[in-house]
Amino acid sequence: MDDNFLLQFSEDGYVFIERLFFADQVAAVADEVPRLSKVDDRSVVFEADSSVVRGLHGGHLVSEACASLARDPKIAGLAKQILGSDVYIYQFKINVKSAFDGSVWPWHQDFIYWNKEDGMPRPSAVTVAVYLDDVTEFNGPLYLLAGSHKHGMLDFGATQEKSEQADGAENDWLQNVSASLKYQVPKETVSEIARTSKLVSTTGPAGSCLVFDSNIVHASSPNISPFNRRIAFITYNSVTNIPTKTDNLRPEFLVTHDISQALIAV
Ligand code: 6CS
Ligand code: FE
Repeated sequence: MDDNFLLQFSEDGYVFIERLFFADQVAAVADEVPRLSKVDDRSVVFEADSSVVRGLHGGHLVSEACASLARDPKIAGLAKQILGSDVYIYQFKINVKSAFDGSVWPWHQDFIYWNKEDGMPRPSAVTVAVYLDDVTEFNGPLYLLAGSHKHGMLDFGATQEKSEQADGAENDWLQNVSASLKYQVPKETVSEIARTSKLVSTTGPAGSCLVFDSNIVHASSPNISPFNRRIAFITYNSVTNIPTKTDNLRPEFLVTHDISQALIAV
């Protein structure tokens, strides 16, 4: 990423890179979705009251194609450059946003989840979204409020909505990845920010990448189109920003706790 990109990232809180990957590279990951969806453990998160898959977590631990994507220097190198340090894979998930049934991601920031749920000290983490499908105006693109990362972490406490699937402490993390998100940015705050921040819809062809700041305010609408909107989200954390929480840790497929296996050597 050249200085212009870094400047744009710092100013807007995101950069979009069209077709960074060839179609066959992302197809290898997309082809893993059916197999990963059948894994019979909690890493597969479903849409509320449905058997439709919402998210697949920890693909980098069980799929060579996913691990290879997460370790690709084209994106891991970007993360190192942005964070200014060595990095490790903090999270890998594929949000499927299924055709007709993919549900909403309410307005939120990402860092507050890592800070409150994992004890991440600073927002020195960055997420790279790799488009596995064409992302269009019809199938639920991410909406970003450009520049909203400059507000820092916006903490309005936890919403009272209970995730449909959270059936006990061990599943409490489900409300961090369901349609009833635990930490949301309230409508009035989104409206206030939108008065001075440009609302951006991040459409682009498969193979494109959206790199975004941990504090940018973002959301995505339900997908009622006949087209899936599968996106792989890889979050890289700086090795200088290790989370401090030591008890009630979220599952390893959701958050890396053993960083020795997730370090990026690019
Ligand atoms: O809880 C988490 O770690 C995830 N939840 C959201 C809403 N975004 C950040 C992260 O992927
Ligand atoms: Fe998010």
